Amino acid sequence: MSVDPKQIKVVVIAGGVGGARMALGFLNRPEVDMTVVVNVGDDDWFHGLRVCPDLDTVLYTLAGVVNPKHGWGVDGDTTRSLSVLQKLEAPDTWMTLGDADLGLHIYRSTALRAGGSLTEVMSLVAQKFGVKATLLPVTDEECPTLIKTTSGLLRFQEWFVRDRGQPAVKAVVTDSAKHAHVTAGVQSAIREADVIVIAPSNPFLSIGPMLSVGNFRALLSECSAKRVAVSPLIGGKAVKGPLVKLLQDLEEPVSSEAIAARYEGLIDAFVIDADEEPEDDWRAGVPYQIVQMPTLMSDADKSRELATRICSLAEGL
Ligand code: FO1
Repeated sequence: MSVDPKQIKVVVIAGGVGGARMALGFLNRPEVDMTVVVNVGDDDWFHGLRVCPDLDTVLYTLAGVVNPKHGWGVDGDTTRSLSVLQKLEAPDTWMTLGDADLGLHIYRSTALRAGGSLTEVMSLVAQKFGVKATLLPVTDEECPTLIKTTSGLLRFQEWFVRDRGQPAVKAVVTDSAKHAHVTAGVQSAIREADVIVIAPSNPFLSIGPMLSVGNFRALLSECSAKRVAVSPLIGGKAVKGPLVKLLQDLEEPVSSEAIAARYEGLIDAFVIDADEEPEDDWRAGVPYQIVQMPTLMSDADKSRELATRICSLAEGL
């Protein structure tokens, strides 16, 4: 946490790829002290190792080593260890864990087994990867998001990766998150924040599970920060991931307005893409500003442009 008064404290609430791209926009700015609070509902054990997909996507993206095609994993990684695991018919080899990625999982799992917290491990890892931002899991406790589907209850990665998000979703189950605790680090980051940005991550699969953790929702609703959420939909389409199919499965409206409604009480402004045409009555009846700007972060420059616009928007709130 910086003590430089002229820096603004920005907290980005992030899920996977969308969250990482949003955080990238605020990185390496002298006027910004950034903390990224990350979802841990996708985390799981593979081959006895703790894999934290959203934390690792943010880490690799901010460290400039992420595989740009996927938005996760290490660029140029190999899968020789995975091929040995496949030869040995180990379970869960559908989860593509690269050799470099495994280095992180080995290190983190050893540290956790030695009694370290996920917060402590990720702080050291972010520093060693040269990331000039604070990376915080929303909780240090395991609270897996489970997906209730027409073919039973699945672990998140079973549904998302093994089954390619195909089984129709009946519910996103975040019950374990309710018993987890928001870490002290996250509590103080939210309380000290000048600006909080809810990234354009999936509101059901990433942001929702975070809001279910302990008193996280209350923290956001009571803090003094200027709070801005960015819609993950552009023209009714998701930029990445299974959002639209998920909304249809859950019989939720596929609209930015419906997504904004899930954040009501937690935001001062909701950002939608410049090309959207919001209904007039939406603008009238809500307790937050609806602001339009280009939201597609197709490269690092676009992420920075969006971050700059959000900072200016926050100043005026
Ligand atoms: N996503 C896939 O679609 N296929 C994979 O094999 C896969 C492996 C993987 C390994 C490590 C990691 O950190 C992420 C990985 N992801 C993979 C992405 C991951 O499932 C998603 O990024 C999040 O869980 C959802 O945001």
